[in-house]
Amino acid sequence: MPDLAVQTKQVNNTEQNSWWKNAVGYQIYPRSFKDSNHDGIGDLNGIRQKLPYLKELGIDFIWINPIYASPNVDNGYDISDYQAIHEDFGTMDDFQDLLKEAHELGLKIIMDLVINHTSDQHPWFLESKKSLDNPYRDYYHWVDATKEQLPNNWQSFFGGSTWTYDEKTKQAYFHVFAKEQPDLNWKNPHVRHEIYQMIRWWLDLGIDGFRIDAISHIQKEPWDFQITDNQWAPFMNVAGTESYLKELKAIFNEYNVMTVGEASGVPHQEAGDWTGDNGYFNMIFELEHCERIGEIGKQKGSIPHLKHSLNQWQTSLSDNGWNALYLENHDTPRSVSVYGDDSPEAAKALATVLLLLKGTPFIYQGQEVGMTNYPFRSIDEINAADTIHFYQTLLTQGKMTAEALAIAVNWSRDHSRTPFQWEDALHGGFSTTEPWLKVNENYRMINAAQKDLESSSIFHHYQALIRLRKQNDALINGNFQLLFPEHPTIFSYTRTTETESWLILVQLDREKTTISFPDSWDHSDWEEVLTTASKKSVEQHMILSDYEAHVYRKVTR
Ligand code: TEU
Ligand code: CA
Repeated sequence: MPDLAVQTKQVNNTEQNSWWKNAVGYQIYPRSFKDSNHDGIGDLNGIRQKLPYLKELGIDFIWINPIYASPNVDNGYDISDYQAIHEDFGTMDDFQDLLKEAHELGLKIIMDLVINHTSDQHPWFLESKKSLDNPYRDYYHWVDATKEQLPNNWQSFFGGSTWTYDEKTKQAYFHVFAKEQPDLNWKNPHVRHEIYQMIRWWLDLGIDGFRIDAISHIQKEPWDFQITDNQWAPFMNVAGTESYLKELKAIFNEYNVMTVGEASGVPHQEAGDWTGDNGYFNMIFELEHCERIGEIGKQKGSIPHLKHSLNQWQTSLSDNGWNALYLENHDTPRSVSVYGDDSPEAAKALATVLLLLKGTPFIYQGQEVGMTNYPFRSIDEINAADTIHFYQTLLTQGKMTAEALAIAVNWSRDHSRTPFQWEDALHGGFSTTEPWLKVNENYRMINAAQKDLESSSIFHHYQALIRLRKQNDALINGNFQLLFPEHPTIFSYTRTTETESWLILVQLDREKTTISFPDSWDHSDWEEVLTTASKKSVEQHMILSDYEAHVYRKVTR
């Protein structure tokens, strides 16, 4: 293992390339990907076993959710040692083997960087808690308080106050997530120094970049800030964040790595500052297009909202910046359930929309085989702390158990965290033992092995789309324009360069619908390159149904 004193490798800025623009990413939630040692928990050696599968899919890099030492209050997002691998996942040697084998296959690996907070079991916090004058006290946010009178009434993302009172020192500490995830005090230069050392240590190991967690929350408003409309405003993209991001950027620039910041609350109008040539990161994950907990009771995602929101991001970043594209991740339900009807046709339609947008697409594990939401029947089937807290709150508000369950699980993170469905075998082929979270029973039909039985599988469609992107510059760099912006179910757009145009036409519904291109639209000479249904020529008036998706190309010069 390299030690801290190892020289950092200096890569000249001009040598940096933008490989990530042509790349397709794949997100692995390691607990649920593949269990190699029969304890019901996915692990690093499980990922190693499945590298050939990922290579076959055609992706270029993997983002792995946190694998560090952690008490697992928030499944690894509460880190107690940044430089140790959680024993559930394996060892540092396993990690180095994974990195080496991935690289041999031409696959890059980016790690999750969780630096807004640590675990309350991190040595820094254990020290910090000891006394008012402990040298680590200011590593976190501590404010005078009483049990009854907390510093303010701000609410945390996971429910309840952002403050937890400490009887011993008569102060409270601040946390935007769970109370076991105290927020680091970024104003303290010692904190930043230690974090930066840790970042370099990982980069020196040869990893290819970071997905930076919850990075828009590191700066907080003064504790007496008055909330008006947005309850998250006191710790969401607060002025002053930039100076820390610039320091981070300076480190990333020394290495030829990619960065994607999770930037909740950063509006599309500001995203140019955050991404691109002069941005803090190569790209950011925005959260606007996902309707999260706000839309309680809604079983379906709104296609008009999805279109409207993605269109804003595509347009805002057309000349300056770069999008990170995704339809689902470990915090959201499954897109085929949210925007579709759980069918393979819907999965393929959504893949077509996602993979040909401008930006770097991220496929979340299982999306490429059409994994769906889980039919939760009891709160005992839930692991996610925020869902359980939400459920309990609903009960205290007087809701009956069935109703509280229905509301709480609607947008639960656990829909996407169920074990990967590899094949029609015990526990879906994920493990030989009872997994940590239930496998969806539909694994008999929906699993990765289907690809070897059917040429028209969802997996093969993903493969074809990835190949298409790689072979056509227009699908990487071409301009984006949304067509039929007001249509409730058609998701259609063009990608255009000086020499060619691409037309993507997708019906995100079973129903039949008719679309009409304007008279000025030249519908001649389109060649159909890829479809999920029967071929259909581009006409002024077209009828589409059943989640059909078409991709056309035309040479314009
Ligand atoms: O999620 C962060 C996250 O979702 C917030 O930034 C978001 O702004 C908030 O929930 C409001 O919608 C990341 C991880 O993806 C998640 O799994 C972790 O639980 C969380 O950070 C804490 O580390
Ligand atoms: Ca295991």
